[in-house]
Amino acid sequence: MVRFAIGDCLRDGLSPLLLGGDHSLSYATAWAARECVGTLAVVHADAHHDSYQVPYLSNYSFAYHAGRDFGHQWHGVGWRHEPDQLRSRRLEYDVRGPSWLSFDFDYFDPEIFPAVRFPVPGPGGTPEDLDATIDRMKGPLLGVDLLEWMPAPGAENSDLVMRTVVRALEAVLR
Ligand SMILES: [Mn+2]
Repeated sequence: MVRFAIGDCLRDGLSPLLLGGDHSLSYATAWAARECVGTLAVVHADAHHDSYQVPYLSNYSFAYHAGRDFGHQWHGVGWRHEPDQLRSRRLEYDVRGPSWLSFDFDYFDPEIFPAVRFPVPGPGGTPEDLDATIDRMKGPLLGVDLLEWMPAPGAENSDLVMRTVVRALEAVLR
Protein backbone atom coordinates (compact mmCIF):
# COMPACT_ATOMS: atom_id res chain seq x y z
CA MET A 1 0.00 0.00 0.00
CA VAL A 2 2.63 2.51 1.09
CA ARG A 3 4.95 1.30 -1.64
CA PHE A 4 2.36 1.98 -4.36
CA ALA A 5 1.28 5.36 -2.94
CA ILE A 6 4.89 6.53 -2.69
CA GLY A 7 5.62 5.16 -6.15
CA ASP A 8 2.68 7.09 -7.63
CA CYS A 9 4.06 10.32 -6.13
CA LEU A 10 7.57 9.72 -7.44
CA ARG A 11 6.34 8.84 -10.94
CA ASP A 12 4.36 12.11 -10.98
CA GLY A 13 7.47 14.07 -10.01
CA LEU A 14 6.20 14.76 -6.49
CA SER A 15 8.22 14.41 -3.30
CA PRO A 16 6.38 12.33 -0.72
CA LEU A 17 6.43 13.15 2.97
CA LEU A 18 5.34 10.15 5.01
CA LEU A 19 4.09 10.81 8.54
CA GLY A 20 4.07 7.60 10.55
CA GLY A 21 3.73 5.33 12.14
CA ASP A 22 6.13 2.52 12.64
CA HIS A 23 9.63 2.71 11.19
CA SER A 24 9.10 -0.53 9.27
CA LEU A 25 7.09 1.68 6.85
CA SER A 26 10.44 2.94 5.55
CA TYR A 27 11.03 -0.45 3.96
CA ALA A 28 8.15 0.38 1.61
CA THR A 29 9.47 3.85 0.80
CA ALA A 30 12.94 2.46 0.13
CA TRP A 31 11.35 -0.12 -2.16
CA ALA A 32 9.31 2.47 -4.06
CA ALA A 33 12.37 4.71 -4.45
CA ARG A 34 14.37 1.83 -5.87
CA GLU A 35 11.62 0.98 -8.35
CA CYS A 36 11.05 4.57 -9.50
CA VAL A 37 14.41 6.32 -9.34
CA GLY A 38 17.01 3.63 -8.61
CA THR A 39 19.49 3.57 -5.78
CA LEU A 40 20.00 6.72 -3.73
CA ALA A 41 21.49 7.93 -0.47
CA VAL A 42 19.30 7.18 2.54
CA VAL A 43 20.10 9.34 5.58
CA HIS A 44 18.71 7.40 8.53
CA ALA A 45 18.51 9.60 11.63
CA ASP A 46 17.48 7.53 14.62
CA ALA A 47 18.56 6.59 18.16
CA HIS A 48 18.50 2.96 17.02
CA HIS A 49 20.23 1.39 14.04
CA ASP A 50 17.17 -0.77 13.22
CA SER A 51 19.54 -3.22 11.55
CA TYR A 52 18.99 -6.42 13.53
CA GLN A 53 19.54 -9.36 11.24
CA VAL A 54 16.31 -11.24 11.83
CA PRO A 55 14.36 -12.92 9.02
CA TYR A 56 11.20 -10.85 9.46
CA LEU A 57 10.57 -7.18 8.78
CA SER A 58 9.96 -4.96 11.80
CA ASN A 59 10.73 -1.49 13.11
CA TYR A 60 14.08 -2.76 14.40
CA SER A 61 15.12 -4.75 11.31
CA PHE A 62 13.89 -2.59 8.44
CA ALA A 63 17.31 -1.01 7.77
CA TYR A 64 18.92 -4.43 7.46
CA HIS A 65 16.26 -5.64 5.04
CA ALA A 66 16.11 -2.43 3.01
CA GLY A 67 19.90 -2.21 2.78
CA ARG A 68 20.12 -5.83 1.64
CA ASP A 69 17.20 -5.77 -0.81
CA PHE A 70 17.50 -2.38 -2.52
CA GLY A 71 21.18 -1.43 -2.58
CA HIS A 72 20.79 2.15 -1.35
CA GLN A 73 23.79 3.85 0.26
CA TRP A 74 22.95 3.97 3.96
CA HIS A 75 24.10 6.86 6.16
CA GLY A 76 23.33 6.44 9.85
CA VAL A 77 23.03 9.56 12.00
CA GLY A 78 22.53 9.83 15.75
CA TRP A 79 22.55 6.10 16.47
CA ARG A 80 23.33 5.61 20.16
CA HIS A 81 21.45 2.51 21.26
CA GLU A 82 24.24 -0.03 20.71
CA PRO A 83 27.85 0.70 21.69
CA ASP A 84 29.25 -0.90 18.53
CA GLN A 85 26.89 1.00 16.21
CA LEU A 86 27.40 4.60 17.32
CA ARG A 87 27.00 7.38 14.78
CA SER A 88 27.57 11.09 15.07
CA ARG A 89 24.54 13.26 15.77
CA ARG A 90 25.27 15.16 12.57
CA LEU A 91 26.37 14.06 9.14
CA GLU A 92 30.05 14.97 9.08
CA TYR A 93 30.46 14.81 5.32
CA ASP A 94 28.48 15.87 2.28
CA VAL A 95 26.06 13.45 0.68
CA ARG A 96 25.73 14.02 -3.05
CA GLY A 97 23.17 12.82 -5.54
CA PRO A 98 19.51 12.10 -4.91
CA SER A 99 18.71 11.38 -1.29
CA TRP A 100 15.98 10.39 1.11
CA LEU A 101 15.59 11.28 4.78
CA SER A 102 14.29 8.53 7.05
CA PHE A 103 13.77 10.18 10.42
CA ASP A 104 12.79 8.58 13.72
CA PHE A 105 11.70 11.10 16.37
CA ASP A 106 13.68 9.22 19.01
CA TYR A 107 16.74 10.68 17.28
CA PHE A 108 16.04 13.75 19.40
CA ASP A 109 17.32 13.81 22.96
CA PRO A 110 14.51 12.55 25.25
CA GLU A 111 15.00 15.65 27.41
CA ILE A 112 13.56 17.73 24.56
CA PHE A 113 11.40 15.08 22.86
CA PRO A 114 10.00 12.36 25.16
CA ALA A 115 6.98 11.51 22.95
CA VAL A 116 8.34 8.30 21.42
CA ARG A 117 7.83 4.60 22.03
CA PHE A 118 11.44 3.63 22.64
CA PRO A 119 13.37 6.57 24.11
CA VAL A 120 17.14 6.16 24.41
CA PRO A 121 19.07 8.23 26.97
CA GLY A 122 21.02 11.15 25.58
CA PRO A 123 22.94 12.95 24.60
CA GLY A 124 20.73 12.77 21.54
CA GLY A 125 20.15 14.94 18.52
CA THR A 126 18.88 18.51 18.65
CA PRO A 127 16.88 20.43 16.05
CA GLU A 128 20.11 22.21 15.12
CA ASP A 129 21.84 18.86 14.59
CA LEU A 130 19.05 17.88 12.23
CA ASP A 131 19.37 21.19 10.36
CA ALA A 132 23.12 20.67 10.01
CA THR A 133 22.53 17.14 8.72
CA ILE A 134 20.01 18.28 6.12
CA ASP A 135 22.44 21.00 5.01
CA ARG A 136 24.97 18.25 4.24
CA MET A 137 22.53 16.61 1.81
CA LYS A 138 23.57 18.46 -1.32
CA GLY A 139 21.56 16.69 -4.00
CA PRO A 140 17.81 16.71 -4.49
CA LEU A 141 15.89 15.42 -1.48
CA LEU A 142 13.34 13.12 -3.10
CA GLY A 143 11.31 12.20 -0.05
CA VAL A 144 11.08 12.17 3.72
CA ASP A 145 9.78 9.70 6.29
CA LEU A 146 9.00 11.14 9.74
CA LEU A 147 8.21 8.27 12.05
CA GLU A 148 7.62 6.97 15.56
CA TRP A 149 5.95 10.02 17.06
CA MET A 150 4.01 8.69 20.08
CA PRO A 151 2.22 11.58 21.78
CA ALA A 152 0.99 11.15 25.34
CA PRO A 153 -1.07 13.58 27.43
CA GLY A 154 1.31 16.29 28.54
CA ALA A 155 4.07 15.01 26.26
CA GLU A 156 2.88 15.72 22.74
CA ASN A 157 5.92 17.70 21.61
CA SER A 158 3.73 19.11 18.85
CA ASP A 159 5.84 22.24 18.39
CA LEU A 160 8.95 20.25 17.63
CA VAL A 161 7.03 17.91 15.34
CA MET A 162 5.77 20.90 13.37
CA ARG A 163 9.25 22.42 13.24
CA THR A 164 10.58 19.15 11.88
CA VAL A 165 7.82 18.87 9.27
CA VAL A 166 8.44 22.46 8.12
CA ARG A 167 12.18 21.91 7.99
CA ALA A 168 11.71 18.76 5.92
CA LEU A 169 9.35 20.52 3.52
CA GLU A 170 11.80 23.39 3.10
CA ALA A 171 14.53 20.89 2.28
CA VAL A 172 12.39 19.08 -0.27
CA LEU A 173 11.42 22.34 -1.97
CA ARG A 174 14.80 24.11 -1.92
MN1 LIG B 1 13.81 3.72 13.91
